[in-house]
Amino acid sequence: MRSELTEPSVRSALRSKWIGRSYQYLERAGSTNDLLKKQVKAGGVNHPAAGAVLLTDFQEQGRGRLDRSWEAPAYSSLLFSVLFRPDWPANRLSWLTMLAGLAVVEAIEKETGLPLLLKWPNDVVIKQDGIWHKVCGILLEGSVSAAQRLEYAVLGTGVNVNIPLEQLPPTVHPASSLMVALGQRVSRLSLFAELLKQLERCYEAADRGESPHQLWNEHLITVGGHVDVGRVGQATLLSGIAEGTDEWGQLLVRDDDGQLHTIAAADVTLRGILS
Ligand code: BT5
Repeated sequence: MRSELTEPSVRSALRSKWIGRSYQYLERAGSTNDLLKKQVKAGGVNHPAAGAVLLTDFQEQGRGRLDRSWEAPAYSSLLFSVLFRPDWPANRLSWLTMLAGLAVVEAIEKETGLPLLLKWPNDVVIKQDGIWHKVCGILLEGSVSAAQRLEYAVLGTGVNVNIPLEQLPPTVHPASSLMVALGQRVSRLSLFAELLKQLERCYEAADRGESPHQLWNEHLITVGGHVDVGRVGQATLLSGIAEGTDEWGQLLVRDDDGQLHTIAAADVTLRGILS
């Protein structure tokens, strides 16, 4: 199948200044995050350059967090990774997850008019028939120096663009696609160009020291809700009300005894808050 996301098409559609200017398209790949990380480890100083993007039309080993997988039919989605080389302290890594979620929401709204929100820590969701459905997942992987500075970060994004209802992957929480939500196909090329533009805008603001935390917190459906915290398939670790997030993106949950717990995204999965 001829893809609209090959190098010449993307090059002429790009509206960003530096993100995506170095662009690789692969018809299929294992995982774009793994491949880009491999290129960074094999490359010299600043090679590949910050803003390098690798996109594929089919992932054989698409990954989520905590060894989970990301599934998408060929040519249906946006499956890509972006390389950042932030000169930031390591504890700002979470800013990248926050700004990526905000950039995806903004880009999709601009391109389709669909109203989306975020589910802590990294899901982009839309309400359909009263239930929150996941349409995009974000996987951020960073490398930190001994001096606790960020060396690089690879931001992987999977957006369900034109997946028909019957081809949505079987998932723990409900999944949907932009096409299902909108009732018509969406241009992957146009959305991709807008997404990279929004990502660049949000990153540059963070690079100037503007924290994305407050806006991100306002977009979280999780805040104010009752949550069960635990790993999927394992016993619940604690239940309570999600009161908010701290500036590093950790979730603050008050349990039934009134005790406040700080939950790091790496530790847990939330259940029971999708509707
Ligand atoms: C995520 O993990 O949501 C991060 C997904 C990141 C995927 C991108 S694609 C490009 C780049 N290269 C990669 O290898 N990965 C990144 P997590 O929060 O752990 O969610 C994973 C869970 O989402 C799975 O266990 C499934 O239940 C569900 N899932 C899998 N595929 C899905 C899909 N297409 N739509 C909605 N949910 C899905």
